[in-house]
Amino acid sequence: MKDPQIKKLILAEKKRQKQVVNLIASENYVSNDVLEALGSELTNKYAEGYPGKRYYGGNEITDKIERLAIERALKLFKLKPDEWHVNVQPLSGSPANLAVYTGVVPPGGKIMGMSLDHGGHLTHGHKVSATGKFWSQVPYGIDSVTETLNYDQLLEQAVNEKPAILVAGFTAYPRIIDWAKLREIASAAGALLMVDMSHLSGLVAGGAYPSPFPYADIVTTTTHKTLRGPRSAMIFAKKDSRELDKKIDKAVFPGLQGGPHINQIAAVAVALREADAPAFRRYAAQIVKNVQTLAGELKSRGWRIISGGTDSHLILVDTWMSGLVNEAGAGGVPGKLASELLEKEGIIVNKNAIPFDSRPPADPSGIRLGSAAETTRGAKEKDMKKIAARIDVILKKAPKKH
Ligand code: DSN
Repeated sequence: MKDPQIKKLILAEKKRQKQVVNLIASENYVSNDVLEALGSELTNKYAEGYPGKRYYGGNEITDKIERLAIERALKLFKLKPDEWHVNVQPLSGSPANLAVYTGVVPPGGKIMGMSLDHGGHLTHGHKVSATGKFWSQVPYGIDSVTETLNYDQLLEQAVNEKPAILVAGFTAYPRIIDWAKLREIASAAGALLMVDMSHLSGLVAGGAYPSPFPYADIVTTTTHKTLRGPRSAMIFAKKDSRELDKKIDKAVFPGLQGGPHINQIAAVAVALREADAPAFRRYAAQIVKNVQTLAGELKSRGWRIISGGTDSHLILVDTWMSGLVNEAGAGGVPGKLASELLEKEGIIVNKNAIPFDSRPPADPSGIRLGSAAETTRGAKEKDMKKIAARIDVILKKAPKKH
């Protein structure tokens, strides 16, 4: 590279990524093959439209790339091409979710989504997101005692509100989601069931988390979290007389996007092939073992883990505990300070609201920790024990007056 400033910054970021312990639950480290596809000449090509139906010439090769990505996506999640359709063009998770609503929810219609502070995502209808401006959110939450989903409550709310779409799959919910129950709830309310499995897709692909496909009408996912691909997204839709697939395709292009990023789609295809292998299944299982070890170790040192543990790749730790410091010396550290103190010691996490948080979103009561990135770098349970011990020491040294 001839640009010295950008070259220096890329090298600095590469070094930073190598030096830190990365516990950001939504990040991962891609393979060199994924990087090669992303940085290839494919970025030069305009390919508006879909394979076989482009608005530009010279798309013989890009058609093959997009078709391969589609074929690999369906195969990875064990889907039959006559039953499921997949659109691999969304540029990332937020545009993917926006495309779904644009395609299948009438303007002003109700999106029933988990509130942000209980573990949902902005694009599940939150008022600051376009998805909460063009549609109206019916927010749902978790049970204050169990800190897990209360399916009976959800059923009652859904039947009363009759949303057009029920959105499940969350960014800070560590437990197994009962997809079958959500299907029943959506059907009882006459709603579509959309699962945003962005956080979970690598675990689903690797057999470490139940697949939502037998139950959902629509499944969206980013490709850069546990799935370990480039930053991108996919939308899966059931193929039937409702024509959800056609409506969503039209919403992606020409509704919201222009030319697809073919280099990104090629990189997704590479990642999908990598995930379709026994080594990836072992990786997915190790992610869960690692974060469960992290949870257990922190818990044994007095830190409160939301819902008591995890079945996935992430945990939420209540570092504040309403300002109390318990007998084990844990607590009294707001999430922002916790994240800053950990970063100073080379441990990267994100501050995160906990359910029923009494503190503001910019400085909430907890932190979110995930194991996918460190597991890619070879971390095992013994490494997670060391990381937990470091976190504990750093946070217990934090000033307790705020
Ligand atoms: N998906 C979010 C996260 O979990 O970090 C970012 O939008």
